[in-house]
Amino acid sequence: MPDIISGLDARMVLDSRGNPTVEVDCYVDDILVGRAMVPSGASTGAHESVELRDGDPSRWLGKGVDNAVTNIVEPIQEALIGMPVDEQAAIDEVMIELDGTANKANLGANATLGVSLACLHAGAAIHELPLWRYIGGVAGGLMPVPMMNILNGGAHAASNVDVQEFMVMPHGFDTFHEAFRAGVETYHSLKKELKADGLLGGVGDEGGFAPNLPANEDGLKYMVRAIEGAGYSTDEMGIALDVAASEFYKDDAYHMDGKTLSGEDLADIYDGWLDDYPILSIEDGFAEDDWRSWSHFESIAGHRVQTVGDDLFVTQAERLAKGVDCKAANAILIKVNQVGTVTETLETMDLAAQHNFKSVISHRSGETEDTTIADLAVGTRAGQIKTGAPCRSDRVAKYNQLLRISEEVQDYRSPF
Ligand code: 2PG
Ligand code: MG
Repeated sequence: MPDIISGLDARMVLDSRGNPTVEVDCYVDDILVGRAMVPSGASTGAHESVELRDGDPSRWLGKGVDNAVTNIVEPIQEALIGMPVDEQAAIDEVMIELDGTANKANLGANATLGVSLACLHAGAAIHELPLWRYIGGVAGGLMPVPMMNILNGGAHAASNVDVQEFMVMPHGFDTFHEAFRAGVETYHSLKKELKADGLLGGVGDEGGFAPNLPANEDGLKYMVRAIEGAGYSTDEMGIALDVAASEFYKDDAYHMDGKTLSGEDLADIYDGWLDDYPILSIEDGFAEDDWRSWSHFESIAGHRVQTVGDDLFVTQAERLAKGVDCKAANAILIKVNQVGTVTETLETMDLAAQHNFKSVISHRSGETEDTTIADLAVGTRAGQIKTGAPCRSDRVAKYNQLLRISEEVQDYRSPF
């Protein structure tokens, strides 16, 4: 007899910014076997699946999730009771059909994702497997190279810095543990450098420091100072950027450092930065519908830098297929809540692999103590994860889970 879903429960919990989000419990034989929490973005892409909010301004500033919770405990539960809990694709398909829209507008992607992830955890528990192993099967796991966001700007900080994320990527190390230690030491080194210049204030939403800087390029200079100050070389520790350019794209132009720039101007700036700094990866260098600028930059620089589509692809196969056709990028950011089910996430990653696009598993700026993405990164052998600074428990929880997994999974290699 397969282990069948006997019930679902759901509730509102808080995310790391103090906003409501959804937690789901999955029961088999009336025993709680799987639980998951849903993350939430700030610089969200216009093409993401719908995050269902109640919109009542008198409660939780409109951000309540009562309707999403009701959708889980009423229609979704009704549809899933009696299904084998380890039939992930069938479970997700039932929810996709029940929703009936292209973007989860009826049920809410926060509702479907919470259920999808809770069932994933339940399936692993029923088979008595670690989550990464349940996801990866006999292929085993691969430890990812971390992208650690140690300097926050854009929509994640109250500073004047336009670029949203300056990350270190410790790619030249033999083990995950060594790489991770180097990244953490560089975080502390950045703190020292900023303090020396009187620029140390609070941290941003993802735990990185959030100083005001004269220009965006100064963020790059601080990254190099931090890497070298920690005793590492820029051959073993590179920089990854998430520019999140949709956030400063208005009236067909980019507005950065107080200048108004065309897509080509911005591409030239990045190209210059690639000459001068050890940049390995640029995410969302251009706006989410500016396909032309994406393709232009890919044609001039794609051979020497990873170009990652986040708001551009929103983890959705259809948009990725378009990006493959017009050679818009060479990698995709994978965020489970942008699409709303585990199965669709894996399908998008498959499509990426078929076209030699790299996948980077990612957190959201609004996170919880849920660590599913750590196991997802290892189990899918994605090779890269971005999950913030080694600061604030919502971020550190993922790194701590990776440390636990690394006791069992030694396979580790740089994608560069
Ligand atoms: C991003 C993410 C995560 P948000 O843009 O990549 O770092 O931010 O969750 O706010 O979209
Ligand atoms: Mg992004």
